[in-house]
Amino acid sequence: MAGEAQDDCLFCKIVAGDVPATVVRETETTVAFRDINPQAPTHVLVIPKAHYPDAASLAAAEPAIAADVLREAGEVAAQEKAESHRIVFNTGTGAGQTVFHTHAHVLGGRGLQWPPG
Ligand code: IU
Repeated sequence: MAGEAQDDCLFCKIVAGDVPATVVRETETTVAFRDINPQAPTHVLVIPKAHYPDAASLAAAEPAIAADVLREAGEVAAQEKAESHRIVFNTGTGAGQTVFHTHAHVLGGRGLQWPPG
C-alpha cells in the first residue's frame, strides 16, 4: 500500500529505529536527523515517516504530510539559528538523489552559492 515501510529502504529503517541516526526533531508524521556527510555546518534531513520516493509523490498522495515536512524544515532552521538557509529536494538520479524516500535537505550556517551545481 502507498506510504508503507519498505524493507530495502534505509530511511524507513531510521524511522523504525533499526538504523541509528542523530535525531534533532520528531513529530507524529516526520523525523529530522543530521546528514552523515554534512555539506554545511547545518545539514539536517527532514523525512516523512511514510514511504514515498520523492517530494512530488508525497505531495500528491499526502499533502498534509508534505506540509508537515516543510514546516519541520523551517523549525529545524530556526532551532539551528540558520536564519539564511536552503531547503532542497533532490529528485531523480540526474539531480543527485541517492535515497528514494522523500527527504528535505536543510542547509545553513555558511554562505550558499546560487545557482547550485
Ligand atoms: P540525496 O538527495 O538522495 O542525495 O540525499 C541523501 C542523503 O542521505 C545524502 O546527503 C547522504 O549523506 C545522506 N545519508 C545519511 O544521512 N545517512 C545514511 O545512512 C545514508 C545517506 I546511506
